[in-house]
Amino acid sequence: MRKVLVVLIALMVIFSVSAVAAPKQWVVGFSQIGSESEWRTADTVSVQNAFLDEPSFTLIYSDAQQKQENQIKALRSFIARKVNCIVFTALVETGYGPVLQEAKNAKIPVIMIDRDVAPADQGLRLTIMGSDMVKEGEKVGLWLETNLKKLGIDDGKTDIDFAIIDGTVGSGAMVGRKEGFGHILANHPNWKVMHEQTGNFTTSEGKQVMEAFLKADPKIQVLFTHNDGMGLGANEAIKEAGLKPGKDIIHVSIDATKGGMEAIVAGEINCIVECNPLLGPQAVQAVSDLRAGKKLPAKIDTIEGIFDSTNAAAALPTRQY
Ligand code: GZL
Repeated sequence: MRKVLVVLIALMVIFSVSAVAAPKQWVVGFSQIGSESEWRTADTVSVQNAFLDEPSFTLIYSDAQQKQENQIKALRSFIARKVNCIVFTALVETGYGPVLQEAKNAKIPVIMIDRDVAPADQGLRLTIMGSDMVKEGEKVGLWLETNLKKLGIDDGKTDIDFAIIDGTVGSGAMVGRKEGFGHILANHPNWKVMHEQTGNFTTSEGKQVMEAFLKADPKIQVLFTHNDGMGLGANEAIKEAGLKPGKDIIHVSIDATKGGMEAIVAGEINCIVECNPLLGPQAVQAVSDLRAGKKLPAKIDTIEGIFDSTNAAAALPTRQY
């Protein structure tokens, strides 16, 4: 009798431990916007690997190839498949309200990573995880505020000729960065933005846009590119025009990809504000917390720095993207 009792208790303990330890199997739909930049590829790999490392999750991945209609189709297919949760980066801020409402009606929680949807639709998603794009734009302006003076380019009075190559029009990244930079630009009436056009975050378009800028105005003094991919393309155009990027034209960018950091070390980009794509571990943590019934914060910020000639070389060897 005693033996039976001991076995029964042992079985109950094993069962209760295993029941607590084994989380429920969840299917997660991940709608990514495409592969337009080194940054995007690193972001995709980070999310895919993070979910691969957690056997209690099955990730369904969809690449929208930069088309919003593909994203909306993918979100609808996740809803039809009754996934447990959707992780999603918005190509542009607007246009997702109806499909997010459908997800809400189907009781499927949506976690935004990287780029958010428009404020009017943010009540339809649980949280946004990623960079503060407005702060990134402000950091660019603040670095220029200090360093254009140090470099003897800004006396506070003489006009300075600026060119800006924007990210994808209407994307949260472009809207935020433009707004943030504008906060600092407003304090400098002699900073004249003579040229501004989108390069859609791609190297090829960044080069094309800069070629056109330089044809119209070989006197550009400062260039702000919304990501390193476009910045490296723009630098090719600057060099082909016989000018030295980072010297003849002060160049500030955002992301801090390997290519961008190497350009700082080569003296061809002067400063890069980091935008961290390695969101995978945080995304898995957020979905795990959701599955465990925890409430998610309204915003999950990523940790980011700023690089220039004082620290890029030391950081480069350990960069993961
Ligand atoms: C920013 C991200 C942007 C990167 C680009 O969070 O959405 O998109 O800055 C990428 O490199 O293409």
